[in-house]
Amino acid sequence: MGNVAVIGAQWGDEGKGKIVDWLAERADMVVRFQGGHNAGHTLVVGDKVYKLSLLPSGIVRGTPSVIGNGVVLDPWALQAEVARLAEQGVVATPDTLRIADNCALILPFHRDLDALREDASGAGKIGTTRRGIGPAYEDKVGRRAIRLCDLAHLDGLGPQLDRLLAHHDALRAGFGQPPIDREGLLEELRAIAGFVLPFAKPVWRDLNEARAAGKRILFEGAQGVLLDVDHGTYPFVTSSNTIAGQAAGGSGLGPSGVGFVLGIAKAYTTRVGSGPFPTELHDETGERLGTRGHEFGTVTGRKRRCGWFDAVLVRQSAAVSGITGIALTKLDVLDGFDEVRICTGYRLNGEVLDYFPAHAADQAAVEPIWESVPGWSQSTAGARSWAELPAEAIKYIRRIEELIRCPVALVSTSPERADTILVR
Ligand code: 2SA
Ligand code: MG
Repeated sequence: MGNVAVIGAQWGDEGKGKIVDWLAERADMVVRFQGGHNAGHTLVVGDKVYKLSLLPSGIVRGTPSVIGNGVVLDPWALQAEVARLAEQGVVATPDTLRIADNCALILPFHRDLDALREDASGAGKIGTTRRGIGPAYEDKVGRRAIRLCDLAHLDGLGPQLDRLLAHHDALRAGFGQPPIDREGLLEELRAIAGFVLPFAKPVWRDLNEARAAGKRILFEGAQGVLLDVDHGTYPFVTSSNTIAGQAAGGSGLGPSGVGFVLGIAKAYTTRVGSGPFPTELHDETGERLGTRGHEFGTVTGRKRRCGWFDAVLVRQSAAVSGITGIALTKLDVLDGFDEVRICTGYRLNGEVLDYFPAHAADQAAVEPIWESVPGWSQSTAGARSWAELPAEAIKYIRRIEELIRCPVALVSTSPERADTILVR
């Protein structure tokens, strides 16, 4: 195995945590390259369940882990997650965890602003995780951010802080909020600097050295392609690029270092938060998928919306993200349905579309064109080989491959790491 990037091919929650853990065993380094502690990656190891939001999944098995420059880092959330994992016996030290010194920080007022905006948006709200992700990326792109390396130079932060606070105080005033307590913020930054600075490194060097030494690097994507700020269901997206190309930009390794792009797709579709979802089911079948699939947000506990597999969306994700192979997860959730449906195209204003249009109103208006395939009554839960799958389940997988124009390389049949079928 060379380098691999693991990318969500839908709206996140495809089961990336398990696949990353499965691959981490064969990797020398695990790298997060976008997003922040809005991610929710669940790893089941024996009888222990680990829930990670910010830390790369490699940390659980002691694989050297890297948080790249493309991530927005909440240092207090980092401290809390490191402490939580320590209680489970997993220790993150500056030897096992390195954080890009040039990554932008999420500060307490980013979280406040995220929540204020959501609360003020009524029906138009995005349904964010309220972690301050969007506001922190705005400051990064607006060239106002405080970065990790700035924590080593707090005495010289004056003018930079003035600019940042002037911007935020004006925004806060619009919500009737008092200005930011400048001294209080500096105090908090001083207090957290001692914890987080030992992890700060020019990680691009480590990555390039690792690559030169023939080490295997695993890139751990968060969220999914349909939440990508460019290619997703804008404006109902997250504020980072979630596509595989970002693995290069968000880590400091060139694009040729990204390697095999493994897209993770659920055998059906879910979404948490607002925004268009053409195959969403508002009936018993949707409820059944949610209950059987335990579809609740890892970070926020929100109930996920559920629907049938949308081949148009995954085909588009595979194309824009350059996905080389798909890992199909949660196949067992479809066990016992008489009929399973796949969306193969859309109808919009009397026309047939084979892609997802860009405009938000069109995205909300498209109607799925369904194909029905026979279900299977046997259980696929825990299957570890192709031979253990019922013929109808194999047909379903083969049909999906055809429709998304991308091979299925792995099938996952339970949260357990060993319950994985290697197809090729
Ligand atoms: P944000 O907070 O600005 O990134 O939210 C913007 C949109 O991105 C969605 N989003 C997610 N969707 C699925 N899973 C995510 N991680 C957690 C999980 C979410 C949770 O794994 O379950 O616990 O609720 C994630 N993170 C962001 C979000 O729902 C908005 O639609
Ligand atoms: Mg998740």
